[in-house]
Amino acid sequence: MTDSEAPTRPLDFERLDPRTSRRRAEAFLADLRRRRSVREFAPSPIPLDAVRRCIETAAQAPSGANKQPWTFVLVTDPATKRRIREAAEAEERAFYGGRAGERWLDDLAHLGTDADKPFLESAPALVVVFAQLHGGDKSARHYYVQESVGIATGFLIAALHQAGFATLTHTPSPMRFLGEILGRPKHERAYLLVPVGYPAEGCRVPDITRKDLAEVLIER
Ligand code: IYR
Repeated sequence: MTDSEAPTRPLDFERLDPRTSRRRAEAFLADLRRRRSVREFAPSPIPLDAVRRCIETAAQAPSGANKQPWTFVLVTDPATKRRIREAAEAEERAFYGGRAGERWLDDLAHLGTDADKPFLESAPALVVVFAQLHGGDKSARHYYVQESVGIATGFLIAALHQAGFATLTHTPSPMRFLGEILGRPKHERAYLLVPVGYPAEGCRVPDITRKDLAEVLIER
């Protein structure tokens, strides 16, 4: 199909005045500044309908050729969470036991992480993000899969945060066990595991900061 044949519709866009833009940019920054990775979750249930809406928000991300190459698996079943925890901890024991290498472990030391992953059971929900390498039959190609799924995952984490949930971006490595436990087809690769819940009473997080704007922004 050429451009001239591609159907279009009017853009739904509200032009804001600069003051409103500034105010909204500030407010969004202030909200996302408060987002932190949480590793201690309260056992309390969370409204799963809201979590599903956040997943729907993630699925609004742009993607290569609009192929939307993502699948989100929402895990709440305790037995499945336990299996995921056991498999993840087996990988993490190998990781922390030497596979990571000294340099990587040194870089992680200030976060206080280790091979124990109780949050995989205590968090009321786990969202497992899968990247679809192609459309199932190999003739259906997907494009910029890593970029597309990364953007969707960013939307997901921001949406969950602003809906009032704590999350963790967890990357057990390798993650192949997630596809096996969750029965996903071979062309789907686990991309990220996102525990979701409320922070445990008295939850503490590493005392870390983000780089200043001047360190991350170059203007020409
Ligand atoms: N996946 C491991 C190790 C880990 C790696 C990085 I890079 C982190 O920023 C944090 C942890 C774990 O989850 O413990």
